[in-house]
Amino acid sequence: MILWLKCAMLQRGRCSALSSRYTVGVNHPSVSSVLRSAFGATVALSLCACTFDGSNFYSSEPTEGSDASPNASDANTNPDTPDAEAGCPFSLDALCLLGEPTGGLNFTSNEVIDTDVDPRCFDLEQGAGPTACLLWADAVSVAAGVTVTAIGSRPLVVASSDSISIFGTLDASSQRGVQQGAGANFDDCALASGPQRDIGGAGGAAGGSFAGEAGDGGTGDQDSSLGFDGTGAPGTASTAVGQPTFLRGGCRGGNGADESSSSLAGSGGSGGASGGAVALYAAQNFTLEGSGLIRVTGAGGGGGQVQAGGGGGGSGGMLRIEASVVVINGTLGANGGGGGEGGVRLNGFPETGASGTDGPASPTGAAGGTGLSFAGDGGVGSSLASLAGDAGANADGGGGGGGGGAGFILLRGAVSVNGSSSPAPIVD
Ligand SMILES: [Ca+2]
Ligand SMILES: [Ca+2]
Repeated sequence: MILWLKCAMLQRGRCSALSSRYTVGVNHPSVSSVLRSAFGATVALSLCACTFDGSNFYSSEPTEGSDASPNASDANTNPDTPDAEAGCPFSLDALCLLGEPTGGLNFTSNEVIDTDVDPRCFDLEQGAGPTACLLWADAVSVAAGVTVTAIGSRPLVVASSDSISIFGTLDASSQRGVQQGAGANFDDCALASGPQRDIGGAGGAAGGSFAGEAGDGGTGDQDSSLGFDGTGAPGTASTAVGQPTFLRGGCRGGNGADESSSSLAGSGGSGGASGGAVALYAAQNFTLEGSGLIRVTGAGGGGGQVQAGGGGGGSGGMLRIEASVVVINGTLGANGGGGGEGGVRLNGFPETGASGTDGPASPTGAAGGTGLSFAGDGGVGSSLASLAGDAGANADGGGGGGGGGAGFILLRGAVSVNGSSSPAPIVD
């Protein structure tokens, strides 16, 4: 705590300088009132929650542990340039501009955090990235058997001036028909191409790509049975992207193509939502106990109705953990969802394909939807063995949707992983 106070004091001068250059990050009416009630006039710094330069998010030099004293190498010759070395234990400068937290954050019963409306949220602006909900506290814990579910359009950042211990579950996954993880379905995602409508069997959609490339959809109407228009072309996936410079969700899977434009025709399966976006910062220790689980997995794609294509699986999301010491004894998951199965007409009867399975936190990829004859199975989602999702199957009826690609699991600090992580974590 002494370290923390020194950090805050050292940052005091810079906050005003930043305020003149960057927009003030705390602008949500309810958040402003929370800030005032939380810190009041005694800590003027608390009203100076500044935005930070996204390029600094993960690129700052390592922090200096207990050395909070300025020295020659810490000298910041340009007062307008953020300098994360000045005793701040986080690579995210904005966390050192908030003042002391008012207390701990201990989850002892199941709770849903909606990042759009939760009154505890500080607005954390991320430059080019989406504004996140920041929960700022002293010690943070999730008790064994307790699930904290994060939903809402904004990513979730939980930061502790002390340590974070998780015995239970932190869930920002998307699950078909159940929930959409916080910050899921990043706005700037795009598929390489959408699938083609076809009355004899439409194309399946590609899954969402993120750290791993998703599977393409499957081709429909391989037997060119109707419409004199050949096959239904599959949707194709975008390429995987490099490590993001800000916290964001993954990419949604595409929607399968419809049988035709007729209102009576089968509709393509809807794409699965991506996994959400969560970052966890602790000045001291971060510990995920053996019973603990953190997931930002993507949802499965929906099955196509009669002769329509399957939807693609959503990609995994993004999980960032940073602390002086990071110990992972439990389970981390950011896999994509499985693709949905295509639909078909069998003996004159319309048949809807099965949805793909939601992405698991385990190393095994999510299964694609399957079960019908002459319809394309959905592709398997990403797994520990493969960042990529599999393609949906081709069929005489509707093509299958592609499996979702993996998301990111990023760890920073003195890291030891004794538990399970799928995909494998990136330690930077
Ligand atoms: Ca056909
Ligand atoms: Ca056709």
